[in-house]
Amino acid sequence: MSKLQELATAVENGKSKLVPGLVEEALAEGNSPIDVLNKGMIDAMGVVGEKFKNNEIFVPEMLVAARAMKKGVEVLKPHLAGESSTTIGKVVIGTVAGDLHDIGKNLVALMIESAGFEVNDLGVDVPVEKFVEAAESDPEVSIVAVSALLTTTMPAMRDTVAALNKSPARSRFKVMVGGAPITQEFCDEIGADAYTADAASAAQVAKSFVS
Ligand code: B1M
Repeated sequence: MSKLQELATAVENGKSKLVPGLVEEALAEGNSPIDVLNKGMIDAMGVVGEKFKNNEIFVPEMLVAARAMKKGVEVLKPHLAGESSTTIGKVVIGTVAGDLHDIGKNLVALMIESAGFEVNDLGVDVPVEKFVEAAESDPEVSIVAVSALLTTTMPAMRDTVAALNKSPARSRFKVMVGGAPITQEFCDEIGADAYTADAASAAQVAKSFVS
């Protein structure tokens, strides 16, 4: 079994103590940080999600897998993050109200930060008003990034973007959306400025907005 497969199995099984070491070993073997992230951890979470959908595992197992992935991301962080000394803009980010999923949002925050932005991470289950307040109260905010992982919280994303669109400060910032159930079509429908499918492209698009 390759190191990446070993890592994926450990993430799937929620082996938090094994995962950091396996990330180090996979990197030492010459795997790129992006491959370690995608093939060793994100794919594993896909398998976890499938098993949950098929009633083979339940919420506690999803939770331990998420914890294991977070441990792995901590080790991977310095390898994913670029060196950037100057700040190119400020980004407010959060997961919408009612939604507790934060791994994808944290990766987006990490990649955006490594692209040179200062990030104000509002966390998970963020009420509409908190997004609006964070965007309006800081005149340096140029992007508001909104994440949702559940089909049931897509309406909260719609409400968040609608409230941001009504803000008197709207011309100062762009609104980016993403998360597994989100599509370009939904982005257009709710009036956000950009949809991206993953963290790396979110960082690229964010950069394009300020350049
Ligand atoms: Co939940 N969950 N979960 N879960 N969970 C999913 C999302 C699900 C698809 C599993 C399934 O059924 N197959 C399903 C949603 C179904 C649906 O809505 N259609 C689901 C469900 C149903 C639930 C509960 C309702 C279960 C229950 O209680 N019965 C419950 C809801 C709780 C709540 O939020 N209110 C729940 C709870 C949980 C845990 C708390 C146990 C845990 C989350 C822990 C945590 O995040 N701290 C959890 C987990 C781990 C998952 C899965 C297995 C993995 C999610 C993940 O971290 N993926 C997930 C299945 C899956 O995703 N295949 C599942 C890895 C992560 C890197 O990917 O977050 O997609 P992702 O982020 C990607 C992109 O989406 C994108 O970039 C990232 C990668 O580069 N992206 C953006 C994300 N945000 C972006 C923003 C952007 C741009 C890109 O711009 C702003």
